Amino acid sequence: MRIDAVTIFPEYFAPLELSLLGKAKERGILTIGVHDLRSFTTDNHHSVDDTPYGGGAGMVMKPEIWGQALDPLMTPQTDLIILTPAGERFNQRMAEKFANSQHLIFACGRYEGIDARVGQYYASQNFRVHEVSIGDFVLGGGEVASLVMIEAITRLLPGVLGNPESLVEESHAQDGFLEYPSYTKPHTWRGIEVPEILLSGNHAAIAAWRSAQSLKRATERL
Ligand code: 6GU
Repeated sequence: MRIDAVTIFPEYFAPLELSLLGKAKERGILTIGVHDLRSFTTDNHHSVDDTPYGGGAGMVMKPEIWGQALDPLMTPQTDLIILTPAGERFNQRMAEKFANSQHLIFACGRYEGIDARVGQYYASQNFRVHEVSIGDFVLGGGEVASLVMIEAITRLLPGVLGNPESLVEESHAQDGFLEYPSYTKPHTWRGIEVPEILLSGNHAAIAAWRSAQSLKRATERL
């Protein structure tokens, strides 16, 4: 898989060198390009934003600069992901779909977002364009949201996780299944014992107990 991120803060993407993702890059499973949006500006002030038509607070990112940055990256294999709090909510199902893509581009908006014509233009050219949000809260920009998505997506790629068994469990699991409480040694810690059923060796009973615990937690959170 190839991933490109376009941003005015390339330094935000430094963590992609760490841990599992750094290893995936070394193994050639993943290629990542981080592009500084400001390097595509042509004016003396290197400005990437301007005031909104129709008035209002904040600034909007200029479409020409995004066009210059994105044109050379777009291919028929590309899924262009535009990060915006107004986008479709990211979830595990979306992560699984994007994990099957050959090429993801993360367009990280700042200020009040990217001129709406950017997504509209690439969609009109028959590219796959997705406006995505990671939740019902507002971040300063799409960089951290991109990192969240990149971690969720790339850990699904074959060869990225040390133990692919953990993915098999997850794909059997429906939403909430993973929410049961987990325990490891020692058997007693600060006077608190591990639930006895987990020591029983009865796998059917353990699975039933875990489902009940998941359901209990899910219900408590509604
Ligand atoms: Cl993708 N961007 C911004 N700026 N805020 C967000 C978000 C994205 N997802 C949730 N909040």
